[in-house]
Amino acid sequence: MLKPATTDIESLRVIEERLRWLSAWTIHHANHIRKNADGLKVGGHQASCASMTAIMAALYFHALGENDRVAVKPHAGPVLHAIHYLLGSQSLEALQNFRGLGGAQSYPSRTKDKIPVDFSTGSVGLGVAITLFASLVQDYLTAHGRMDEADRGRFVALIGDAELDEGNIYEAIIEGAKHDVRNLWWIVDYNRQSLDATSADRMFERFDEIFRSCGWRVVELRYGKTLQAALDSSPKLKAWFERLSNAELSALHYQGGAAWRTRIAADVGKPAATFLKQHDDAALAALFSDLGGHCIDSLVEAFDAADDDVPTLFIAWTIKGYGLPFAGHKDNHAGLMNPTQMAAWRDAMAVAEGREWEPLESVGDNVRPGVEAVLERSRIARDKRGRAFGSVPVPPIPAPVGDEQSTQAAFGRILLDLSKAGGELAERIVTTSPDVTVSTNLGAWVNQRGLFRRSEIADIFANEKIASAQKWSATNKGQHIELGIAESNLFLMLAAAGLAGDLFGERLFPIGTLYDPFIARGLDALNYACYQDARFLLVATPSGITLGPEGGAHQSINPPLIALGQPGLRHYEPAYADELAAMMAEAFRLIDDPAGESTYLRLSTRGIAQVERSDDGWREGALAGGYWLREPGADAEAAIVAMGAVMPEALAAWAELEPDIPGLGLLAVTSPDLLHRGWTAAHAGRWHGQRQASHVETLLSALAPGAGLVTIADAAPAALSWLGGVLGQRVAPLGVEKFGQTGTLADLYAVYRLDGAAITEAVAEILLRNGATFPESLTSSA
Ligand SMILES: Cc1ncc(C[n+]2csc(CCOP(=O)(O)OP(=O)(O)O)c2C)c(N)n1
Ligand SMILES: [Mg+2]
Repeated sequence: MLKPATTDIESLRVIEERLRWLSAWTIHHANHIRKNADGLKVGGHQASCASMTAIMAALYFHALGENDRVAVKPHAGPVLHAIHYLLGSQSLEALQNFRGLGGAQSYPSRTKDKIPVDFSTGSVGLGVAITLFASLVQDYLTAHGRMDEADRGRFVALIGDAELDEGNIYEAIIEGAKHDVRNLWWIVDYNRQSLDATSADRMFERFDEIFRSCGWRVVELRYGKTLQAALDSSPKLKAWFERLSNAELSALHYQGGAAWRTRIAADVGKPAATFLKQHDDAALAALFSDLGGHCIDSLVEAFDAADDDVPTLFIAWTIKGYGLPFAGHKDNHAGLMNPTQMAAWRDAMAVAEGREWEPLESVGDNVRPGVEAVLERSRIARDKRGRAFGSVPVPPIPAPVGDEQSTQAAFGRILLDLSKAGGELAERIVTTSPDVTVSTNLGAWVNQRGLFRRSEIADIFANEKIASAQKWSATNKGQHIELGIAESNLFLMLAAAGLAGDLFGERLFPIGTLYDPFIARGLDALNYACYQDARFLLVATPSGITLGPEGGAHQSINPPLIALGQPGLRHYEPAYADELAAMMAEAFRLIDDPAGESTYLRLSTRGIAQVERSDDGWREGALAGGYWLREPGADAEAAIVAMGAVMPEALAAWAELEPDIPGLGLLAVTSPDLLHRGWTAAHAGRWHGQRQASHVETLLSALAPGAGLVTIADAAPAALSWLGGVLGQRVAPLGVEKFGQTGTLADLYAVYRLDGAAITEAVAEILLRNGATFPESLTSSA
């Protein structure tokens, strides 16, 4: 790369100051100028922005290529908006409406912001790690011939130093080391401050070691050019400076020139006398502020030097609140400048009052053409890319044949059949699992399609002719990405692969498997994936207490409730293999539908007798959240409402009770999530004049008004008990509220009241309270 012209460095300095000003002004405007209708704090992080403006100026206006993608530290969101404002891709209205409805978002958001945001951020640590998985997806796509090598980009994460405490970052770099990831730049804004205070001393040395041992190059940008020269000429001063603790250093940055002088005179003494004489207080403050992360020269030089694909961690020393009155103050995280301070800064920049939003106000004619040229050059590289959707046909997915099947085994079978049949969808499926590939039934698919690795890994066991059902060789054409046991990585992998259409213009159909209880381990990363509108299929199995003797700590209760509250993720819980096949086809369709979403399938290892179907009528209902497996009679007083693996108990109870309770219905719920969504949407729709009943209202209105529902699921009872609220029907909820006990299925179902006896008792109770007369047989068992 050519060394940048001196004028470019000058221009970048001007741009840096503009970014610092515009980001601070955007926050100031939202807090101090815009009308505050509700008295709530608006907030924003002027100090966190100022810390990064030089880094971001050097990056966005010098180093980034058009295929590069960036995750910006959440609290530097206003800087990203300022960058796009300078480039002409962000509107004044959005800045003036910062943190308001429809305005620039508090933290960069792929889906809510109108500017190109490559990765959403907000929950610290996740935006960092997703860049690593995005880079892995890029390697996958190039290896599979879906992307040209020449179109490859670099993935950049702009990281707060306290953010480096998030463990998910280390899970990611360990996984990255296994996969030999590349094309990553992680740039730490090392301002030595977190939210609460100054951060622990000498941590960067630790980070340094951790990253190096994972194969990263670590580049430390401690000093700017001027400070470096000053300290190099005075070893004693340098030694003193480098002994300062984080808190001492921050305090000095805050206190300013006079304080530097007093401390240096006291601590270094005579050897620093000439140095002190040569610098007045202002010069001292400016000199010690010349840390690497604020020196455009040093940044540009370091970025230019890292022109290979080795993953690189830059540790750029900075000052939190650089150039602002509260620079270095330990409490400055959410600090806001007051109107007097802002006015003083505006005057110092010679920006006229009322012209604060003018992008290049007061930039002199001597530098303006240079600045404009740099802006123009950077524009193309930051354009928003279209999303790739709707091009992959989903073939019909037949249900696996078998009188008795578990949904988990059926899932493996369906994938195997898809693989054997081949075609566009099968070619674009990429599976991934955190060391539970075999135990979640992905094995047959992997045998067919192989593991993905950039460099080949031989299957030693197969080569040695040691008998094994599972092939385990990897090539760069494999379609399964095996992860270590770190569920957070699984979700970030799904997030990155689920954004392949957006990031690379190539749609992938990512399928991730894990045990249902361990969703909770990676939950924030799952939420993060959904928030960005990444599209994938999550298959969680086994689930509930139905895994029987294997149970204990592996039992899951609340994931259906999690799914009920998780936007962007559709929960399906099939009982039968044909339902599962329909749901998988729907999940693939939803991945490729602009208005679609991700799907979570909660499956089971329990083999159950499949039901006879007389027609296909169940299918539409199953995909909409539920259908009558046994239609209720007219004016039925009660229904059993069951979900998933406990369907045999529900069917048996229905068969036993139905002769005595004519018209008893059995509702198979396949998605409480969809039923609930439909219900609330219908409510909201009525306020807008729409009269259409939701699917759940239609289903339940087949019963008599005031009928009772016995709900049952191998999950928290609340997953279904809310159904009583739809039409005001009475509910007897059955489900699991405690976990941890192993046993046979019969034992566990009896203890946790998921068996036929529990259903019979619950039906009796419902009818009793309805004041109905009911058969003797029920009261005796109640
Ligand atoms: C997972 C998560 N936990 C807590 C927070 C709240 N939080 C926001 S910023 C921050 C500290 C950030 O410090 P640092 O990463 O050093 O960024 P700086 O503002 O100093 O640049 C915290 C704790 C968050 N956003 N995400
Ligand atoms: Mg910090």
